[in-house]
Amino acid sequence: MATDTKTTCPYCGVGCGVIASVGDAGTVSVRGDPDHPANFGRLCSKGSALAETIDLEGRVLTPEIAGKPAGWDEALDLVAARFGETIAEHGPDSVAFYVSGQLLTEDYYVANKLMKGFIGSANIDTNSRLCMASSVAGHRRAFGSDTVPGCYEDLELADLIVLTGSNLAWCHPVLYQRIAAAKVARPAMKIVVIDPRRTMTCDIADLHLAIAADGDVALFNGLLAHLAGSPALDQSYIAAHTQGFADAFAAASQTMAELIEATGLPAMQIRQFFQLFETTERVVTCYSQGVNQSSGGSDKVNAIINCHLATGRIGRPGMGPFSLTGQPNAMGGRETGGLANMLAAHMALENPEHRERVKRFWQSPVIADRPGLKAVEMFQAVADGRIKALWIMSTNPVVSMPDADAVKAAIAACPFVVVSDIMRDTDTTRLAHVLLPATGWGEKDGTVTNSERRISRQRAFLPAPGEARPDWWQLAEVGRRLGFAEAFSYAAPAEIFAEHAALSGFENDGSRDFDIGAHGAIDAAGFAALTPFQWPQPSGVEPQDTRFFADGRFYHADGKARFVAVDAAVPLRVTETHPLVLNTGRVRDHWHTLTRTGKSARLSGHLAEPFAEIHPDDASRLGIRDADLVEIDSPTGSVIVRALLTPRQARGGLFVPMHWTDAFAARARIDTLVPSLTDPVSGQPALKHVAVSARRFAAASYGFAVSTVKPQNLDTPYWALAKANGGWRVELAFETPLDDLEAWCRIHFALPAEAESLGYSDRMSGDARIAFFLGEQLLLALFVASQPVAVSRNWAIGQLSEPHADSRTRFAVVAGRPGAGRADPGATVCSCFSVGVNQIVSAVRAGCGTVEAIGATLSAGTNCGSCRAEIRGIIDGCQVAAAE
Ligand SMILES: Nc1nc2c(c(=O)[nH]1)N[C@H]1C(S)=C(S)[C@@H](COP(=O)(O)OP(=O)(O)OC[C@H]3O[C@@H](n4cnc5c(=O)[nH]c(N)nc54)[C@H](O)[C@@H]3O)O[C@H]1N2
Ligand SMILES: Nc1nc2c(c(=O)[nH]1)N[C@H]1C(S)=C(S)[C@@H](COP(=O)(O)OP(=O)(O)OC[C@H]3O[C@@H](n4cnc5c(=O)[nH]c(N)nc54)[C@H](O)[C@@H]3O)O[C@H]1N2
Ligand code: SF4
Ligand SMILES: [Mo]
Repeated sequence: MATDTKTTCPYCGVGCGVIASVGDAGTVSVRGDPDHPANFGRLCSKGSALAETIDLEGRVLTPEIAGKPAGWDEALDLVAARFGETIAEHGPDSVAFYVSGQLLTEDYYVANKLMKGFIGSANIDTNSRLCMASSVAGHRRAFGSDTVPGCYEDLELADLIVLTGSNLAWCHPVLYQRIAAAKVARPAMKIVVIDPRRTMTCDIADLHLAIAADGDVALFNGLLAHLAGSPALDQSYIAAHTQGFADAFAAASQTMAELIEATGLPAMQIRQFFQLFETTERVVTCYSQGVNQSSGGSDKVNAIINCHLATGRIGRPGMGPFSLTGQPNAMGGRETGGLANMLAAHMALENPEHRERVKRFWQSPVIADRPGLKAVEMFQAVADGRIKALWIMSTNPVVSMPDADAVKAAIAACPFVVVSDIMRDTDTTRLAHVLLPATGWGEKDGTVTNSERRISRQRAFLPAPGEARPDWWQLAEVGRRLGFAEAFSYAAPAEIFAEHAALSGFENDGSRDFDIGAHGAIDAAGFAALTPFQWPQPSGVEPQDTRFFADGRFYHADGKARFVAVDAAVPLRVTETHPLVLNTGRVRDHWHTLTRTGKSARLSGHLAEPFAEIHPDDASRLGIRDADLVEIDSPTGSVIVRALLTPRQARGGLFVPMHWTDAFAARARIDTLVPSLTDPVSGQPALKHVAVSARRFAAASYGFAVSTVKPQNLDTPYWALAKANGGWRVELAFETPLDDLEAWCRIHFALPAEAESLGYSDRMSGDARIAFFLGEQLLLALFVASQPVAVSRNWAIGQLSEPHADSRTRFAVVAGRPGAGRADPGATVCSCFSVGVNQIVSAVRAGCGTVEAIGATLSAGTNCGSCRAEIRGIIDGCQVAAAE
């Protein structure tokens, strides 16, 4: 009998409900929770593959001091002693916590309480600074509070959805599916996507505006000016509920020529968008990192909100600005005040009354009275020695922070660094003095809040492995050791949640948006049974509306919302030496720095190496062909990645994913190229608009390998590792020709001496192949060529699981060709059912003309649906080819 546990997906901010089933043999499977209001049973490819990422391979299972196993007491004593000494000698601002939107609310609450109320500094910041800070700042400027007004249902009720700076199909796939389904049910619904790239999200778009980098403020200013002259302007709403319209309108004025210049869009498209927005009352504008991660991110947010305020389209069904949160608990982090400029429970650090109230509630000796250092400033302070002890928890800043090499050097030079992680070897854990093993998803208990303010339980369904302990426990133990035993005496997350809920309701009386006081007295049984609910839920009040601001009442002192006058000037960043705009972001099947999704062969099969999307015209100008390697430089760093030529990418720009790390590739940490330029209001770095140059990387030869074991100490200028069924796949490039292929393999692949090799080389072409067998098992096959290796990746990976008893099958491996009768599936498109592009093409040729028909034949696209847009693209491609 399997035991089912209802929990929440640990990836994106959609916050899908998951049912985890543990079978008798301990095997885990996951499925969508049909009762969870975020997903109603759906899951995307990452959520569906959760069971593949929870094995213990690579986990850190005991505390480590200087790389050696240590006991918890020893490690915690050391952390407390070093933090205590540093604070005593250099003051509370000489220490810092750098935490994460992937912590549970309970972890976050304890971290923030310890730093702001007991250590007495506000030097706690989070990777949410890289993610949601501009939305927070924009909300606070407009509403007087950090409130997401709407809910997911609005996406189904809207007649127009504007998606700006959001690749929803890949980054919030279940919301994308909900919208796609709504559009099928109601084809009149319109969707506009605003993104410099033609992403997979454009698959459902009626209009795609390929906006120039950072053209958003100009576009929404243009929209505001347009609305001001149209019947859509809601003058009575503006008069009754807002301030500042005149100034915002004045700042919005620009000529059509300026608008075209700033946005790079044709006038026709701009007018079409303005017209749609003007004439559609039910409009939701969703935005994510193309908006937030900008030097003008807060202004972008307010430019959007201005348009909703001007039309009074906020807080009503199917209307409103909608900030899509990235991480599973970005919202919970904001609720607990885990940003350097916030206080707990949506109270304001700059407000003395709020500070006094929190201090009284916590009965704390102190309370931080000025903002702490924001992420970028924090690592600068680490670099220049102002921060002398740093605790990094549930984030990998050596990969994800801008100017990543400088961040790496700063951490390496910091006198005392604690890292809490679930994995032993990440680019950041490598720099820890003390490494603390955290319990991960499935092992820990607590709550998370999704993009629509819905609080759900994450529940443990596995025992804590080894010595791993929850993050809140680690923090509380250090708090106790710093002398605050009573304040950190929690026995379980339920107690922390109850305290957090009580604080949210404490002296609130409707003055603060975040109020879940109804749960202030929750006990262990109540916490165990807690079902997903949306805030607010004040004590003694029946659960009310799921939307804010329908009554026109905002949280500024006068109860009115603010228009913010925003500046549309687009920074010119490219230079003569760095003439291309680098844009960065995500791919469908990977999560951030690969520590979890990189464990799944299925997920790793979609895009298996770091790449740069480049427009074919730019590529040809630069002499770059498809599958070449490309070296990209900025003043702060350089990477080498695969070139992926695609007209989806606008001319003059490149897109490189953020995922690859030093653990997975030779030189692909894209944040080494990103300068630490931030939005002056929010402190959020501009991660999407970087000036770079690019050139073809001339390799002497290229390689591709499949191997049962992970290679070690690769020293070629380019290599990229990915999990594959039965082992690993490795892309390689060599600077000088390899003289002795066999010796090179034996050095890097830990081959047993008795492994038999079979090789082949062609002096004329420079092609060489070598394979190693032990009995029937293929251990390693390496294909080297003077051009990017053309061997079918999936066929080669398949060989790791095939028997090779006779010389015919062994020679077939070395020949690098699928044997007769066995078709090559091609690159994975559908990761749920491992269906490759060639299979889809064959099915199209055999008559499947729709995504549904492909689904019926191959199952592809019928589970999570994340690949449906790609399948449609393949069908279209085949039909175009057939017509030519
Ligand atoms: N598969 C997957 N899903 C994820 C994550 C993941 O790692 N993998 N991470 C989660 C997290 S933490 C986050 S924050 C979200 C991020 O979710 P998204 O913000 O949707 O994802 P990104 O790919 O970072 O960027 C979105 C889009 O912004 C566009 N863009 C760049 N510059 C501009 C601009 O100037 N204007 C406009 N309008 N658009 C621009 C980019 O081309 C890109 O397509 O995803 C969450 N979901
Ligand atoms: N260039 C560029 N850079 C970016 C972005 C971009 O779009 N472009 N996006 C930015 C954004 S929006 C974000 S959110 C960040 C994300 O960047 P990071 O937060 O650095 O990335 P993750 O890989 O999610 O790191 C989470 C770490 O926590 C560990 N972990 C997992 N579960 C637990 C747990 O329960 N406890 C503990 N203690 N550890 C755990 C994981 O193994 C991993 O090492 O990247 C930012 N950086
Ligand atoms: S959309 Fe996918 S990644 Fe996001 S919460 Fe749902 S299943 Fe998880
Ligand atoms: Mo994020």
